[in-house]
Amino acid sequence: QAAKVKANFVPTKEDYQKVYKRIAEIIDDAGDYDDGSYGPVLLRLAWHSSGTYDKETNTGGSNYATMRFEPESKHGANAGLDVARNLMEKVHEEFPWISYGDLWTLAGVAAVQEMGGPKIPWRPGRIDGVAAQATPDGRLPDASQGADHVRNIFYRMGFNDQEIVALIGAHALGRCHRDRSGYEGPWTFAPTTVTNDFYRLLFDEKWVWKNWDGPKQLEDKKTRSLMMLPTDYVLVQDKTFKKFAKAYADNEDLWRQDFAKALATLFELGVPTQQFVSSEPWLLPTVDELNS
Ligand code: DDH
Repeated sequence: QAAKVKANFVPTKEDYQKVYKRIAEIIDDAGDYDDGSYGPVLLRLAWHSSGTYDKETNTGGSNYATMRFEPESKHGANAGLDVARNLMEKVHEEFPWISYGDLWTLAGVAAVQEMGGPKIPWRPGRIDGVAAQATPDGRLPDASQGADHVRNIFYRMGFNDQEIVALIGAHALGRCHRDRSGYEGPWTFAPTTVTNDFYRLLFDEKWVWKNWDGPKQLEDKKTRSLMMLPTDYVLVQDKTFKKFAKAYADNEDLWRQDFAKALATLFELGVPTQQFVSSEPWLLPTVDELNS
């Protein structure tokens, strides 16, 4: 039986740190799942729950966690994210006072930080919404498209070209699953560690179209064990994207800074400022920092 939320319970920063710690334990307790970490799929949940934002109508984003509801939970782009939502359901049973939007974005923060990434500024304040607030299909990027599509999707959220390139570097992490997106394979050789390898590999390897019956994707000619999506490859084909991708390939610290900033913005899309409990986002310690 899940603990009841006390009517007058006001969580403190320490309470959120407890949730973070619990998420961090779950990330590492992945056994044989994928590459031995739930970090990547949790980051993808946080991104897909935020990336539905539309600045013109001020709808979507992380505020209401509408991916809990059909049909948004069944949108093609969200295939496989039930894994991440189910993991977070267990955390919610333990900490029933946290909103799903806060829980999912906090999981994205914990995933990045615990996999060795930069600190992602974060603060609570999202509220649980209702099914009617769910967003229509088609707001998240389609991996088979080109630069125009990528720009349209991210400009709608309010991002610029530099931020787009910085955000997609998240593909250093995790992998594609045939039974989820149809694509297959990891982008890097260290898919559970935050690195700028995604950009370095884009420039350093020769990428060729994979010869298979699946959707169009690229593979590295040398080992044929890594992949790039068509939308990843546009980062070296489009002149403006390429300039930023090169800067991030050459300077990992620059990317870490820009990634942290853009990701913090992404996770707050659609949340009215007055809802946040703190005027400044927090930098939460990693589990290693807490234990040392
Ligand atoms: Fe992504 N992504 N993503 N992605 N993404 C996939 C996996 C992961 C696109 C398509 C796919 C971002 C941007 C884009 C992560 C994070 C982020 C998969 C494979 C596809 C397809 C899913 C599967 O089969 O399991 C496209 C298109 C874009 C785009 O912008 C054009 C961004 C911005 C992020 C982010 O986090 C900021 C992560 C992590 C994964 C690995 C998930 C896993 O289970 O592993």
